[in-house]
Amino acid sequence: MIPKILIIGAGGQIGSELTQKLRSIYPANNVIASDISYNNIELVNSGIFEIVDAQDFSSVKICVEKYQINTIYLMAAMLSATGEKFPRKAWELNMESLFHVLDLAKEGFIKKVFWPSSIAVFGPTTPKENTPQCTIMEPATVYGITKEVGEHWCEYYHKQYGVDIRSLRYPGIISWKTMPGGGTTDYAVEIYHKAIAEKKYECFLSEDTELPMMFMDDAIKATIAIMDAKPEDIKVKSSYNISAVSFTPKQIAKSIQKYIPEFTISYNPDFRQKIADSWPKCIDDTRAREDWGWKHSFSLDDITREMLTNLKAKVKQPV
Ligand code: AKB
Repeated sequence: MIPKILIIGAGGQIGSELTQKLRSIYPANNVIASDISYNNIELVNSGIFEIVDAQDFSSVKICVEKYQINTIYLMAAMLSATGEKFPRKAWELNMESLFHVLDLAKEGFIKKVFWPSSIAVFGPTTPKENTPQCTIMEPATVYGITKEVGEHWCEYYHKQYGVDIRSLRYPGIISWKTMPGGGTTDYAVEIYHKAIAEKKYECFLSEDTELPMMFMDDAIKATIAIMDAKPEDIKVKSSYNISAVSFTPKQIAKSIQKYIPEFTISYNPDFRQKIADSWPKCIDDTRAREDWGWKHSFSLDDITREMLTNLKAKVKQPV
């Protein structure tokens, strides 16, 4: 099957870089980006773009029919921190959008779906070190609840209707091209921007808060790899644990100081501390490594080098 791809939520942090990657792999007419606004000008100008409201079934279906879409990447979601401010909206966006895509797959329009889950499916009762693939999941955030419930629905649609849906439990994603929005792990991107602009950063998490993180290139690599894997290799039908690095704010600051020795960090934890405290410190992703060959490439110092080099170049050459 030649993929005819629709990315829903293509303007977001992962969606925008995933779209560019897919556009570099497949012919231009095979990759349709969509979002609820034209805000991301680069994305809108770099290929086919449609306004699609993920919460409106007919909006999604019209686009699927217009372009004969057979593959969807559903990247629209409200993340953990914003979700705690707007719990009902988070529930509605995260769940309705998933049902629309699952139902289009059930009805035979869509042959393959990618839907991201998150380390937010885990909660305070989950083992924090090397969190196993299958373990206690009692999420403490609305975002985490939507992701855990979503995983069950993905598994259900696979078992009952044969829907080919693939999913990853993303950790915090770090990139220099796009800013994250509304997450608890966002500090790990903001810190690099502030390091360059002000040589100091006030962190909203405490110094020893260890969380699983990943460089965007690794996240995109994992996403493409799981979608390219043979169906028989996808043995986990809910969502795969994937991991790369784990670090604390203190450790990322030390890594930045290798390049910017005068950089300083201070700590002023806010409501996001409680969310971070409910999540694992590091994840066991043996199943992803064994089933479809997942392997990360970027260490913390690699991430710091890439972030600082590229952000500095971006500041010098504003677009
Ligand atoms: C968030 O912080 O909410 C996200 C996530 C870990 O899914 N980055």
